[in-house]
Amino acid sequence: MHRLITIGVSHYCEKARWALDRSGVAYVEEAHLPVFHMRSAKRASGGSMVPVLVTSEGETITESAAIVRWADQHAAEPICEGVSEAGLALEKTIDGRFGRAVRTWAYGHLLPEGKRHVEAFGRGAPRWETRAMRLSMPIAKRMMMKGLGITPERTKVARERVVSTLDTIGEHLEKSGEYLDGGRFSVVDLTYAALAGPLVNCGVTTPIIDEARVPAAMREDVAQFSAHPAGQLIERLYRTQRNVVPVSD
Ligand SMILES: N[C@@H](CCC(=O)N[C@@H](CS)C(=O)NCC(=O)O)C(=O)O
Repeated sequence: MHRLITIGVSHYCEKARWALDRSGVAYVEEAHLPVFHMRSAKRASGGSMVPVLVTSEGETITESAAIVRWADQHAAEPICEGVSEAGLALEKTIDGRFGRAVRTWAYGHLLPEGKRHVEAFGRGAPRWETRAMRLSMPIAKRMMMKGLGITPERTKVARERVVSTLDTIGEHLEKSGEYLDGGRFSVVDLTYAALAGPLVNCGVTTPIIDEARVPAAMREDVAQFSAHPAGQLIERLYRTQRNVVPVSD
């Protein structure tokens, strides 16, 4: 069986998970809490980043974009073929600066509240990790905030980057129509929706954070982003494409 090593709440991991789910390939997810993921990631790939896919043939694939392409080779309706140069450039921008900005924005709101969000961070992680994280939260929180460079200033800058990318996506959508490239669901849409999902609290089937627990300032942002045309695209893609497994004839 193929194994996908993840941090449950990570949007880069969600991107790989979405592509694998869509491909219909059977796999198991080994989700961890941040910090606890390191041992498994290192063992599988030698590095500390997730997602990591270890195929049943023993191949190790790092980088969510590469995992999406691996999954796509097994999908009945491939989404990576025939994407325009401009579409690929947009995918790259979303994958890089935008994805990192979304993470900084989300952690900037959630990490200061520490323990309150341990379950959400660890979606699918072993219970012992959740318990250990609860106990070690003051230290883990400091480690994560330092490691990810989360400060109020950086969270503010990340939010500005998020807003300007949403505006760009909104303008792009006015020209491209229903989808971001080529008039059909493609890797550009999947990459965008997965990496932007936290902005509108979109998870696989349920919100990422229990609605009642979303911090007030984050809630205001989520409401603003959800009303934006580019935010509405995220919700539409989750609703219409997230749990769809195309079947071949
Ligand atoms: N470019 C990478 C980015 C993945 C990434 O940033 N993963 C984060 C989780 S969101 C991670 O593993 N962070 C933990 C670490 O670096 O130790 C990809 O697309 O897979």
